[in-house]
Amino acid sequence: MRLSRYFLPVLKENPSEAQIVSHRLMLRAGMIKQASAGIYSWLPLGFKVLRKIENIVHEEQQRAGHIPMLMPTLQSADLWRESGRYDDYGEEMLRIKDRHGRDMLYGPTNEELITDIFRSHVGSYKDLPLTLYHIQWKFRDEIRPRFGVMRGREFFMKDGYNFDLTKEDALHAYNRHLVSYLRTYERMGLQAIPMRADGGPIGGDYTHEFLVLAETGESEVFYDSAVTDLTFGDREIDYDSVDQCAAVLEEFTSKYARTDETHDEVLFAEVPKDRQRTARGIEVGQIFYFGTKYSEAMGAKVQGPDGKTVPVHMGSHGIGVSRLLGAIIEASHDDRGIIWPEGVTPFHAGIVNLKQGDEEADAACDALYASLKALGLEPLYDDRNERAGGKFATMDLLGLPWRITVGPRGLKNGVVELTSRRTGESEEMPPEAAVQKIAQIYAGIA
Ligand code: P5A
Repeated sequence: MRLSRYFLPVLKENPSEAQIVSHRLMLRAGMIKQASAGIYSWLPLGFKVLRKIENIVHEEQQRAGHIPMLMPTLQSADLWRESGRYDDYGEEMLRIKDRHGRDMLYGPTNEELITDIFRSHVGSYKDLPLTLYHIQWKFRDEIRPRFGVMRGREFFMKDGYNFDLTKEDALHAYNRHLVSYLRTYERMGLQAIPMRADGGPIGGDYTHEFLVLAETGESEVFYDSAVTDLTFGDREIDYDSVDQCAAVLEEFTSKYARTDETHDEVLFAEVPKDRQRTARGIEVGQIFYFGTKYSEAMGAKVQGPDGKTVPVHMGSHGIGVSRLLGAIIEASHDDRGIIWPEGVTPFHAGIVNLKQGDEEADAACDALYASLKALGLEPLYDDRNERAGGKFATMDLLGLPWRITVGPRGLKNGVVELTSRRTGESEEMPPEAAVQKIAQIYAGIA
């Protein structure tokens, strides 16, 4: 993309309404625009990152054997009356009447809708195990929407639902989700720690939240610092293996890590003093096992191998896809702007032309642009007639991991400059070498 032809409404000033750095940077980098409280338009740059995050989530869900589908945002109140949640959900649910006076709602989550689909089409244990998921907009009329996309009213969520014959099978589905979530967050450059939590309006008493540690996080968390040494890395897991998935759960959840809702002072005191930590975290996902809560209320049953009909065991599993943009920026920025991890960056590299209009510099930039594109990479070429300082400031704000700087002086010696946004280190090299280096870096990203 050539910056002169893009739509990137960068703000020079710090927007006064933004209280935390991710919100401020998303507004300044022209990624989002508030439409009304807690509701945002995704401008091209923000939309690009949202899609990248969504794609990683899709890939990892499907790697785990989960099946994508799409359910609507508007739901009928009748299903929620069956589960009893129409009244229980409270003020966070946006209730709507259609022209015939029928009660509708903008879905805050989809347990009822998916259970209805299941009961309509599945009647035998032979069709299990089954995990269906979608990535769809949700609405929760949060009393205090704030921090931009972190606590929105309309937000993008991946929600998945497992259906199993037995509790044991459903717990395997739970463990499988935990493993797939660890992989998902690490691909985005994040460490998200599973912590014992509370079921809230979804239900069940077996649930973990995934937290990214950050001062601006809304949750208070308590943990053994040893949990921060754990990484999933590039290990290969057989998602059908009950033992392998259970071993990962054991490894990642046996040390003390809880949110304030389930915090237990007595258990916490057993953690060695020098490893006890109290901090704040951003909840980027949550997994639940709630057994037969919805299947019993809504009659979602299957015939087992013994011929008896039993309600299925279920769980649901959510990732805050739009919230993740904020979480990634909170975890990865400096005072000049965003620093995107390679896995989610909106463009792979920036090209800065120090002397727009100079024949040689323009030709070198065009050639770099074409070479990167030919390798399947997306460069952002700042081809505007601006001073070098302004171009650098924009690139730093946008946070692309790599920048190639092209100027007449370097070109005389046959070199351009390749700069890492994260370390600030620069290296001079021939343009082809810069292209090759960038291609190699991205070839190593899953
Ligand atoms: C699990 C999937 C559920 O709703 N039902 C379907 C279960 N869980 S949850 O924890 O309530 O939400 C899942 C994730 O969605 C994100 N999230 C939000 N993101 C932005 N703004 C909000 N207001 C908001 N509320 C929830 C969180 O990341 C949460 O973990």
